[in-house]
Amino acid sequence: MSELVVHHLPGAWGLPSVSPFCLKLDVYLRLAGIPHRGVVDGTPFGAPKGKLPYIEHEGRKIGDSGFIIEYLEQRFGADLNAGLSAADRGVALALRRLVEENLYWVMVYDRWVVEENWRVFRDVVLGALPALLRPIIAPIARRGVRGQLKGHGIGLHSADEIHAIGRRDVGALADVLGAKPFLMGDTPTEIDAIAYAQLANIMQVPIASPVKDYALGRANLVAYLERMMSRTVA
Ligand SMILES: N[C@@H](CCC(=O)N[C@@H](CS)C(=O)NCC(=O)O)C(=O)O
Repeated sequence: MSELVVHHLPGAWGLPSVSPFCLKLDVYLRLAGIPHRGVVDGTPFGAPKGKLPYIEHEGRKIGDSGFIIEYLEQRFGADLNAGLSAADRGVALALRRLVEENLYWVMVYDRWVVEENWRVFRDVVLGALPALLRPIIAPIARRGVRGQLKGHGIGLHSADEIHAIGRRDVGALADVLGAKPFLMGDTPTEIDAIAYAQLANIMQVPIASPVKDYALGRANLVAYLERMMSRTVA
C-alpha cells in the first residue's frame, strides 16, 4: 500500500496544527493508528478544493477532513464511531455541525479580525512562507477571510454578539460532555477529534477572547482537553 501523505497548515504553541480541521485529521489518524507522513503547506492553493487539509494516497488527492475520514474508513477499515447507535451518530453529527459550521467562525473572527490577535496570528499562519512574501500575502488573505465571515453571516454581527454566540456553543459542548470522559461516553469517537481540535485551538493558544476565558472557566472542558492530549500527543 502506498504512503499516506497529509498536507496541513503549520503547528504552533504546542499544537501540531493551528487549523482545527488539520488538527482534527491528525488526532483522528493517531486515534485510529493509521501511519502517515505530514507535510506543512504554506498556503492552501495546492489543495484540490483550495482548503487544508488534503491527503495524497495511491495517486489520488482528496480534500475536506470529512471526506478524507470517509475515505480512510473505507480504505483502512478504521471506524471510530463503530460502537455508536444511530441516535448517537445523529447527536454526534449535530455537534459536528455546531463546531465546524459555527464555532469555527467565531475562532476565525478572533484570529483574523481582532487587531491585537491578528498581530500575533499572522506570522504563525503564514509562518511556512518566505518572510519576504508574508507582508504581501497577509493583507490579501485577511481581506479574503473578512469576506468569508460576511458570507457566512457571523461577520455581520458586533464583537459582543459574536462572542455571545461562541460562549453559547462552548457552553453546549460542556453541558453535553457533563461528567463523561468523552463526548459520546467512555471511548473517544470521531466527534472528540473534532471538538478537541477546535477547543484546543481556542483554549490553548495565545489569542485573547471572551470565548476562551469562558471555556477555561468550564472545569470539565479543561480536564477533557488534558484527557484528549494524553491520548493523542506522540
Ligand atoms: N470543510 C473543510 C474545511 C477546511 C478549512 O476551512 N480549512 C481552512 C484552514 S482551517 C483553509 O484552508 N482555509 C483557506 C481558505 O478558505 O482560503 C474540512 O473539513 O477540511
